Amino acid sequence: PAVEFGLDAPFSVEYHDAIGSTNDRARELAGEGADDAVVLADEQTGSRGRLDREWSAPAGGVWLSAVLRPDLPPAHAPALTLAAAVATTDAAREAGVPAEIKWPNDVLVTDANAETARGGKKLAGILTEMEGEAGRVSWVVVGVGVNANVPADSLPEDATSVREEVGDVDRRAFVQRLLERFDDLRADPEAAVEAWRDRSATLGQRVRVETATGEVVGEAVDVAVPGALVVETDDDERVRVHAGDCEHLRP
Ligand code: BT5
Repeated sequence: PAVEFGLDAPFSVEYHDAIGSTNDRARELAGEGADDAVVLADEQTGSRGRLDREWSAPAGGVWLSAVLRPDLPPAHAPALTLAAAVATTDAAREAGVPAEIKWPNDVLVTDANAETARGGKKLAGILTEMEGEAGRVSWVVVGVGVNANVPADSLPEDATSVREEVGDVDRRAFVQRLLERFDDLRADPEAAVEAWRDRSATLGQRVRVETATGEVVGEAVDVAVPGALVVETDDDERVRVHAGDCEHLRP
C-alpha cells in the first residue's frame, strides 16, 4: 500500500515498496486531477522506457514520476525533460558520481576514456508523457529512473549504478535534492537549457539522430529552447531535432 513519504519537498509524495510502473500510477493520479504529486517506488515490476522499451527497475533504485500541470503549449514540454535530466545529474554528482547528459534524456557516467566519444554507462533515464487540450498541456508526467543502490549485474550491460560507482547513497537525500533542483528549473526553460548545455556529453560530438522523419547526421552544436538539438549537417545546414534516438559517432 502507498504511504506518505516524509520528504520536505515541494511535492506530495506517495511511496510504494513495489508497483508496476510509477508513470502508470502518476497518469492515474493525473486523471484524477492531481498536481505537484510524486509517486516513488523501491521496485517496479512493469516499468517502461521510451517507445515501449523495457526498463529494469530492481529493488534499491530511485524510481519516481512527477505529475505537473504547467500552463504551457505542448511544444514547450521538452524543457521539463531537460530540467529533470539536469536535476538528476546534479543529484548524482552530489553523491560523488561524475555524471553528464546525453541528449535528450540519458544520464551517463562520464567516460574516463574520452577517445570513444560514445559516453559512459547509463545511470538514469527519463520518460516524459503528457496530455493536452486546445493547444495547452493539461498534465505532464515526468518519470525518472536512477540506478541507485542496485547491483550492476541486475541491469543491462551498458548500465551502471551509484552502488557500482561509489557505493550506496542515502536515497531520501538523493530524492530530496533531485526534486528541489527540478523545482528550481521547471518554470524556467532558459535556465534549464543553460544548465543542460553545461552538463552535456552530446554538444561538440558527431551524432546520428533517428527522427520520425528520417536520420540526421552531423555535429551537435547547440540545444535550443525549449529542448531541440541543433545539428550542423555536412552540407552546413543547421537542423533542429525535437525528438529521436541519438547516437554519438566516432569523430
Ligand atoms: C529511458 O528510456 O531511458 C527512460 C526510462 C524511464 C524509467 C522511469 S523509472 C520511473 C518511471 N516509471 C516508468 O515506468 N518509467 C519511468 P530509453 O531511452 O528508451 O532507454 C531504454 C533502454 O535503456 C532499454 O532498451 C535498455 O537498453 C536500457 N535500460 C533498461 N533498463 C535500464 C536501467 N535500469 N539502466 C540503464 N539502462 C537501462
